[in-house]
Parts: sequence; structure tokens; C-alpha cells
Amino acid sequence: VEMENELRHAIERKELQLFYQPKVNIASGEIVGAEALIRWIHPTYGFVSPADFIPIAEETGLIIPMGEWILEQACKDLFIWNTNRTKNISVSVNISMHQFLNENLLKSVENAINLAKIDPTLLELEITESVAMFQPEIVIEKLKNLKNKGITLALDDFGTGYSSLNYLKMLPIDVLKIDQSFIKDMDHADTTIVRSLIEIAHSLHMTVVAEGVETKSQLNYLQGVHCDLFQGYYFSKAIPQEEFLKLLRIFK
Ligand code: G
Ligand code: G
Ligand code: MN
Ligand code: NA
Repeated sequence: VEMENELRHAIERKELQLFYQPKVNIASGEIVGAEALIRWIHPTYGFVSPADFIPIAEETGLIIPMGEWILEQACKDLFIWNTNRTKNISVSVNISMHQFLNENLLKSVENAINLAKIDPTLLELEITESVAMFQPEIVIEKLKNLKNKGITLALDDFGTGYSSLNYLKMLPIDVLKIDQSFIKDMDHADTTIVRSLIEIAHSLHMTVVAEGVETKSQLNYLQGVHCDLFQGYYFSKAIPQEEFLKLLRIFK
């Protein structure tokens, strides 16, 4: 309950901040986008992990105003990244279950896009496999409405759920993010799985992002099996907006 009250005031007190983890295209050597990852620095508790407070925000419904703030902030920050850039980059925002199922999601997304004056194709929404599998008819309808507005859609933590390939091919998903658990200890079984996931995604015309890339050897393997984009500590952890802007300048 205490955490709930603290969380309720966190936005107003400006204790919440979006950090950004770059997503890299090795072939071109460019940063092509970044995932927004929320950080909460409480004046007395210190750093609180989103893994701990997002579930509370979900249970209490606070995820709705918080999610709106996240969308608006991410779109505003994206606008700044792309100012004076020839090649625009994208921002990815995690959408949790309650937020996805909320009837105002589409309105919130459109509002954030319009406020920041960004190209909707440069906003990518990440939903997890468990959200995608929740109620097929509802989920497909929602995803189609978002897709109709030009928004890019990604399936996060892929491989950890149980979505059938039959279902997967019905979803208007553009990007598949391979869960970091497959990358972490790439023993022989995992390399086979990863290679197969990439082939499946490509046959469905999806872009593949590997998450949790930490070493050169993981990167080499993933490049060898035609993974498209890479994210992980090997390149950078999630960093504040100012640092991300510096990184963009260095990478060009
Ligand atoms: O960045 P980190 O590893 O600490 O994130 C922990 C978990 O919190 C991950 O599952 C991540 O998807 C989730 N998370 C981080 N930022 C956000 C956010 O802005 N919205 C939602 N819904 N989840 C987030
Ligand atoms: O659930 P989701 O995939 O959105 O969460 C991403 C989480 O993974 C974040 O908490 C982020 O900080 C973390 N993360 C990102 N890159 C790496 C990495 O290379 N290694 C590990 N262990 N965690 C990572
Ligand atoms: Mn994610
Ligand atoms: Na993920």
C-alpha cells in the first residue's frame, strides 16, 4: 500500500524517468532505434526496479496514467533524436497487459503521436507473447487498429510463451524480439532454436531483434544466422536521454 501511494505521486514528483537502450544494425553500423525502459528513483528507497513496480502499477490501475506519460515522453524524446538527422530512428515502448486491454489505448497512442508530431511508423509498441495470446479475437482486432494508424508492432520475449505458428501468422506483427534467455547460454540446443525462430520470423516477413546480446561470440553467431538487429549490454545498457543523444552523435 505504501509503495502504491509512493507510485501514485512518482510522476508528479518527477521521480520517473525513461532510459533508452539502443538497437543496432551491424550491417550498416548504425543505431536504428531504442527501447524505452522506465526507471524510478525514489528519494528514500533509491532505485526501484520496474520488475517490482510495474506489477503494482498493473494491479492498481496506475499503469494507465503512467503508460500515457511513458508514451508521451518517449514520443517527445524521439522527436529530439530525429531533429537534424537524415535517417530517422525509432522508439520502442513496452505495453503491459492492462494497458493493452484498456479501451483508450488507441486514443492514448494517437494523442502521444500528435503531441510530439512524430511519424507513427517510428513508434513501435512491444507486447509480450502472453498478452498476444490472451483473447485472440480481441487482440487481433486491437493490433489491426493500431496497424491501421501506421504504428509498428513487436512481439517481445518471444519463445517464452506458447503461441502456435498458426496464430502467429494471423497477427499483424512487424518485429519479433527473441527472448534473452535463448541468447544468454547459447548451448547447442539454444543455437538451434534461435536459428529456427529467425527462419520462421523471416518466412512471416518479420524483422528479428536479438535481446540480451552481451558478447562478441553471441553477436557473431547471430549475424551468421541472419538476425537483423541487436540489443544488449555488448553495445549499451539503457541510458538517460542526454547520454543517448551523445551516443547517437558518436555513432553518427
Ligand atoms: O529494464 P529492466 O530490465 O529493468 O526492465 C524490467 C522489466 O520491466 C522488463 O520486463 C521490462 O519489459 C519492464 N519494463 C521496463 N520499462 C517498462 C515500461 O515503460 N512499461 C512497461 N509496461 N514495462 C516496462
Ligand atoms: O522484458 P523486456 O525484454 O522488455 O526487458 C528488457 C530487460 O532486459 C530490461 O530490464 C533490460 O535492462 C534488460 N537487458 C537489456 N539488455 C540486457 C543484456 O544484455 N543482458 C541482461 N542480462 N539484461 C539485459
Ligand atoms: Mn521489451
Ligand atoms: Na524482451
